[in-house]
Amino acid sequence: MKLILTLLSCLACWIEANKYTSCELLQIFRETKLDGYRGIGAETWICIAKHQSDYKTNALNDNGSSRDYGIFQINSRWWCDDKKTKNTANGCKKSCSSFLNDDITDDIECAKRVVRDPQGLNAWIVYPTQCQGKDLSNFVSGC
Ligand SMILES: [Ca+2]
Repeated sequence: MKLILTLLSCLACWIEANKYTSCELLQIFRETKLDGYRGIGAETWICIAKHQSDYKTNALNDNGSSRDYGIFQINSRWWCDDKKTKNTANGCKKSCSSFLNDDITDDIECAKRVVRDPQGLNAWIVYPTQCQGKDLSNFVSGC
């Protein structure tokens, strides 16, 4: 019984640890210089993370032919290798599983690579409808 409780509490802390707050992301985005990268402010990146993954680092969505991984929902067709997607371009030269853990510094480096492509922020399907041209100050107010 004690073992089960220990396992359950560990599972709970693991789930907890895999969800960031917007203020935690703001701090990390500042430290990693994602804030201001190519003129894109932290609130825009936080908006994208909110609508793509609800800030969950372990978010995983299967699209059939490919899968989206982590807080930025990085796609296995173009940016990472999950050994399941045919002909991945693997633009970030990473294993997709590395975009599911709590250390989001590599996710951030890959996001920088994604946004350097001509489509820019439109790589994220939520950007034009949820973030572009919107007042995003709520994402960082009170931090
Ligand atoms: Ca990671």
